[in-house]
Amino acid sequence: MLGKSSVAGLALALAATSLQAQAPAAPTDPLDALTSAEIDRTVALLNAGKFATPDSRYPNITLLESPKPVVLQWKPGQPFERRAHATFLNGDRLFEADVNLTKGAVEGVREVKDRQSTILFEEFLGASEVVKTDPRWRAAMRKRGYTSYDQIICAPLTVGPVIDERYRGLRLMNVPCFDKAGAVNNVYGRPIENLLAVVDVRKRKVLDVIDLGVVPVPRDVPSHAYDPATSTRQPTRPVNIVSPQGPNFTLTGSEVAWDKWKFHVRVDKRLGPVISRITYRNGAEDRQIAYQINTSEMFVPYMDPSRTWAYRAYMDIGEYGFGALSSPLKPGSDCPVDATFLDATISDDHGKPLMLKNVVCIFERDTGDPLWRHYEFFTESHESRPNDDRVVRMAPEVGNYDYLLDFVFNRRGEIEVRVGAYGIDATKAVAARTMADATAKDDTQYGTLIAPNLVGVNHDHFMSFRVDLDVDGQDNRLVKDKFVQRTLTGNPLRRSLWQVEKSVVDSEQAIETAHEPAWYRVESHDRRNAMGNPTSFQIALDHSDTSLLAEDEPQQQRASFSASPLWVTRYHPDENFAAGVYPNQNRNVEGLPQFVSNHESVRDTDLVTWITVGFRHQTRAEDWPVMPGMWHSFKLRPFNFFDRNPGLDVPPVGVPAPTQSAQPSQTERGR
Ligand SMILES: [Cu+2]
Repeated sequence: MLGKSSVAGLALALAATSLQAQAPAAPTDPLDALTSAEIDRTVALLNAGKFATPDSRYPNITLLESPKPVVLQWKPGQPFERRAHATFLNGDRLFEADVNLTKGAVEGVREVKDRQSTILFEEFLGASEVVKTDPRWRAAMRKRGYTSYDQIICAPLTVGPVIDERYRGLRLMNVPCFDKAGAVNNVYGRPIENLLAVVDVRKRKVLDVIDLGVVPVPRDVPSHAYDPATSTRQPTRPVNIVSPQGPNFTLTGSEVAWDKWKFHVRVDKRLGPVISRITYRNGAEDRQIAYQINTSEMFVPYMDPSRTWAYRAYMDIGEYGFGALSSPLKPGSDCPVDATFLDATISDDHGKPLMLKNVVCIFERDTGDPLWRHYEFFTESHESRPNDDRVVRMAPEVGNYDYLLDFVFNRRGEIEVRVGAYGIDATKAVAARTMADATAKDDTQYGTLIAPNLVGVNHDHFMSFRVDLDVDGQDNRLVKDKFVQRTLTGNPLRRSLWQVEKSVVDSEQAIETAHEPAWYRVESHDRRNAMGNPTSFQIALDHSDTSLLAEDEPQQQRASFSASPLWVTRYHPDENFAAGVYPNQNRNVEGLPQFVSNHESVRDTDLVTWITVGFRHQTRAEDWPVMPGMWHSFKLRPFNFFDRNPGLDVPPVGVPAPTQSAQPSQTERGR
């Protein structure tokens, strides 16, 4: 959350890794990410058709998925068509193109007016550099005692909805700066507060410098490095998650098979991880559970109204891209030491392939909890089973913030989607060092003093996931199980109880979840379990805070999805982003409110649910100088999908795994 300041470091890292781009492997599945060769071919076809030139810039070149029915009918080994979707800038003009790579044809190009694409790395870097050359900014820095700027880092930020008419139609970033002198791992401890440059990133021009007055730069230099000299903790004996006999999963191309699960993984430059075609083996059948689960947008509004903070309400997926921001994962701490690490290929600003090393990890772990248990006093039977689950993890690094994104598959038949908030709070320099100081009350109106002279500004995180559940096929309905209190008369033993009142959500809408106890399920239209109940998956909204901003708040309008944690729409292949295709600088209500506006029927048809993991971040001292990870999630849980506990056949600890390459079933239990 905070700014995206450190994208500069990331961009440099990306520039370095781009040199490693490997020889492209051919795609083996219609849902595989574009290969290096396919990215090159997309650009070559656009140039050959004179739609683009070598000077064009590419916010994104990504897979244009084959139609869902085609993908569902496809069998491994069969041929398939490949298409790319490119977004590109010719000067200031923004274009989109669909390119058929199989036929070698550009199938459609259109200009996009009055919208801004995601930020390019060169725009970010350019904005960061140009600020320091501006005489107005230099004058403001002199007032703060600075005459040289080599220890100043400037961290361009997206600007939110453009309200100032002077800026209409320009590509903009707002640029605050920090004094990094002495900083090793945390460059956010010494903000140059109250100073902001507005930059036209296409022209690399500083349009405006806003100086609200000098706030002394905090003198303390934070660090979260380990210092054995001052640590009061003894190093501990190892506690490991290891698979000494090898992993229990197979990776075929980009398809993962583990336990009874199968799913396809790819990395998209904008969306980050995309998990597709999720099935669960039941008897002799791979039963469909979901066609696709992926992030669709995120919204992080800060709660400070001053001119240098009010715009801070980031939409990191549509403004920057979660795949583009993905950071390498470290074995042994970011992921277990023998996790499987995957690289990803995305496009860079120039439309060239860029390989990102180790940005996805896949691992199995013993959670330390039983999968199920029962100790029976009367017969002294004690049955319990180990709980192993399988995690697919990625870590987009958004300036000061690091998100961990987990897709967890377990032997209960559940899918858990987890969002870990890590990294460093967005910081505001203030005069107060403690709450005893005269200015403290004023300084902490919008946040908490997390260190002397530093306020962590309060904010929210709303991460919207597009969850295309297909429970035993595409014909599904969204069911509401409402828990209603019943009062009883004439029963001397009880006055009240609750009962379940089931209803079907008939049409596209935002689901109102706040005011009544209810659960929602996606139910098969025609399949029943052994007891005759429709098969379904329940949506457990574990962290579902919604936005407290006003409906007519400009920041809120473009992120209207955050008003409800659950939306339902009819499946449309072109409805992918909860806040629309181009949220950057957008002033309009787009995305989900538009998708549901015609209230199409979602009864017994292919429907999509949109689930927002929402959490308020009231900052605290423990966030500093680096946040302890905070996890938030939702779950998809089988509900009458099976005939009984799907983990009943999990062997107890001690039953040896089959030798060799036969499907192993047990992880070494490290604890
Ligand atoms: Cu936060």
